[in-house]
Order: sequence, then structure tokens, then C-alpha cells
Amino acid sequence: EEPPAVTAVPQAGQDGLVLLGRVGVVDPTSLDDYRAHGGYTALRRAFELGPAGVVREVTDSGLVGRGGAAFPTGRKWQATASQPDRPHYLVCNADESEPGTFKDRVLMEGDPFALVEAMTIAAYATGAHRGYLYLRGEYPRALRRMEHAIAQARARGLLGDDVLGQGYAFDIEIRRGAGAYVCGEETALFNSIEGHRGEPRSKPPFPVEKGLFGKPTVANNVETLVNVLPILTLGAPAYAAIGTGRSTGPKLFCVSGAVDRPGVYELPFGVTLGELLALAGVRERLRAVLLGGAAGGFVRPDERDIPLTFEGTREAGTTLGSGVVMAFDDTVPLPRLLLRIAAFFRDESCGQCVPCRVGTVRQEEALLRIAERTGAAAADDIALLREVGRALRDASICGLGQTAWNAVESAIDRLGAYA
Ligand code: L3W
Ligand code: SF4
Repeated sequence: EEPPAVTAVPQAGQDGLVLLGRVGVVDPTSLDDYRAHGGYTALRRAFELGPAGVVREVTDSGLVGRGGAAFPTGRKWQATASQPDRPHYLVCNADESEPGTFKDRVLMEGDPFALVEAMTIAAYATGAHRGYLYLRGEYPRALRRMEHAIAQARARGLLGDDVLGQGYAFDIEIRRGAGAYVCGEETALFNSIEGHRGEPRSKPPFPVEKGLFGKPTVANNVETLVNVLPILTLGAPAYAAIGTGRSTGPKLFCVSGAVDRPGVYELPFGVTLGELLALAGVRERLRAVLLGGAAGGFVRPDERDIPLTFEGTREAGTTLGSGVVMAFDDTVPLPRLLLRIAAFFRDESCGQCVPCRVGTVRQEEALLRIAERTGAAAADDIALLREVGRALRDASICGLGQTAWNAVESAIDRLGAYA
């Protein structure tokens, strides 16, 4: 039985959408429909520019990664393109598992050919002839849509030995995740594709140098790649004029919780938290907003002026992450919410390194002790949480452990959760 179609795009059909323009408008199973709505003009432009020209456009656009870490995409592409070691690989990280994140799902279900085209451009620019789409296992509809789109593109000469008759060979293979959050960490993802346990590797070396199968690899999030299409069709200056100085372009925000119109919203970087919440119809009695998902942090309802940019959230002492905005009203018991988040990290820790394997357990235990005392925290529990949190952040191998204390810390410091 198919899950229901994604209808989580309140702006569907509106004019001026750069990333979501085709979602809910085109037939996602039709390559002809995709082409009739501008599809494959960006790839043609890429072949005119040549690989170095594409990398230059992406660099000039100011595009930074949309998976949460905001690393400059052009720098990543340039670093891979310049590696003499062969072959090069492209990996699209579609293991969208951050709690509250569903933008990549909406893109893949609603506009799958866009991702095929964007992956082709990224591979062409960085000298790869094989791309892997690592897809979250819990996304059956996205899987079907992507499988269909890849097969159609192959049948029509848009993938394969001679893409668009330009003498360039590229093809895409889909690999499905099996439910582990940590496999969204790029090096765990490589291990998973290679058939090993999904455990992160130490970085450096970075994937641009030694990635999948030990070869130079570009790993980009779905939304990051899809941004390359407007960069090439609008041109880097016009794209960079959207958003703010250091957060250029449009951004997808995943709004959920205590709002009347939850869903994926496309807005230029720089919109304030309050403006986004108003658009989504935020309910009264707002108690807290979680920015950036479980790995992110809570802010208070009176912090509505925070600009939703990477630099603006950083200056406000929080994070934008992958664009999660989860609203909680005062019917949600904070201690239970924090326990749920702590249980998530304890459960998802791969157990490879001690700070995270032990720290996520200790964190949950302390929160449980507090919850059993009906939410009143003893000073030594808070002190222990801070000590464990410091070890998690400073000594964990990967982002999972490094961020496992963010939400709890922000709840204590910004929301006064146990005061
Ligand atoms: C070449 C260097 N490449 C860094 C590359 C690196 C990676 C990217 C970011 O994610 C974030 C966290 C959460 N030369 C390089 C270099 N790179 N230095 O840049 O790297 P890094 O290490 O900063 O972060 P990361 O491990 O890729 C951690 C966010 O991810 N997060 C989100 C998870 C879930 C989703 C989702 O469901 N879609 O994203 C969880 O922690 O915000 O900032 O490619 O190789 N010198
Ligand atoms: Fe595994 Fe946690 Fe260490 Fe990451 S930080 S490698 S998830 S144990």
C-alpha cells in the first residue's frame, strides 16, 4: 500500500519559487513534463561552460551545503576536480533522517528529474562518471520516483555512455539506507555503500581526497544539488542576489508542530523566525521553537527576530542546521520532550567511540532521574549533564555525538527547562 502523497507544500503553484517551482505542478513521472517546465536547460548550459566553468559558477554563487554544515560547495567541487587520483565519485546524501527534516523527500517525490539533472551536472563538473544516490530506507515513494526518473533519463540518453550526445558518460545507482541516523554522516554512508558497518571514519582525510572506495568523492545533500540548477539557469550573480551576504540563495524550511499550516516553505535566507512562523500560522501559547532538529537547539518565543541565515543563527548562539523549525506550545511537557531526544541519540549512537557511546547513556539517565522527580533538577544533575555534554561535544568522532547535547543544553540555558 502506497503512503499518501506529499501534500506538505503550502506554497505549491505560487509564482517565483526557485526550488519548489515544479513541486505539485508537474507530473513527477513525466520527463516530457519536466522538460516543458525548464528541465535540462541547466545541463545544456553546463556543457557550454565546461567542467571548470561550472565549478566557477557554483563558487561565485556562494552556495553552501544544505545538509546542516554549510560548507562552501564550490570549494568542495574544486578540491575533488583537482585530484589526480581516479576514479572520482559523486554521492548524493538523501539519507534524510534529522528529526523534523522532510525537504529532500518533498523534492525527490515532487521533482525527481531535477535531482537526476543536478547530479549529472555535479558529476560532470568534478570528473565523476558514477554517482550513488544514498536514499533513506523509510522513503518508499521517493525510491519509486527516483528509480523511475533514472530509468527514463537512461532510456532517453540523459544518462549512460553519451549524455545528451556530448560524449560524456555518467550513470546513477541507488542504495537504500536501513534505518540508521548515523549513515547520514558522509563517511558512515560510504562504509554502508561499500558493504561495511555504517560507522563514521575519522576526518581528515576529507572525502574530496579519500571518500567512497578511498577515491576522491563529492558528497552533497539533495537540496544542495538542486540549487545548482537555478545557479546555472539564472547565472551566479542573479542567484547570489537572493538571500544575504554569506547565506545566498533560496532555502527550504521544514516547519512542523504547533502551526496551522505545517510543511516545506521556500523563502530567501534572511527571513526572520517570526515571519516564517506567521506564514505557517503559528498557534498561541508558543512555548519553544526547536531550530535545526534534534541536533540543533531551542529558542524562546520572544526570539522571533532571529534572521534565518547561517551567520544570523550562529550570532544568536543557535543553529539553522538543515532548516528545521519545530514549534511547541505549552501543552508539550519539556522534560519528556528532552528525554525523547536523549533516547534518540542513545539509540542511534553507533557505539564506536566512548564519549558518545557512554555519554548518550549518561545524559539520558540524568534526564530520567530529573523526570522522576517531576521535573525538579538537583544542581548535581545539571552539573553532570554539563560535564557529559562537554565530553560529547569535544571528544566525539562525528556530528552525532558532537551535537547530542545541543538540545538539552539550550533547553536548560534558554528555556530554563528545569529552573
Ligand atoms: C574539504 C575541508 N572538505 C569540511 C566537508 C566535509 C563535509 C562538509 C561539512 O555534518 C552537520 C552538523 C549538523 N576540505 C573540509 C571539507 N569539509 N572541511 O564539508 O563537514 P562537517 O565536518 O562540518 O560536517 P558534517 O559531518 O558533514 C555535520 C548537521 O550536519 N546534522 C544534520 C543531520 C541530518 C541531515 C538530514 O537529515 N538531512 O542533514 C547533524 O548533526 O547541523 O552541522 O562534506 O567533508 N577542509
Ligand atoms: Fe559513533 Fe557516536 Fe562516535 Fe559518531 S560520535 S562515531 S555515532 S559513537
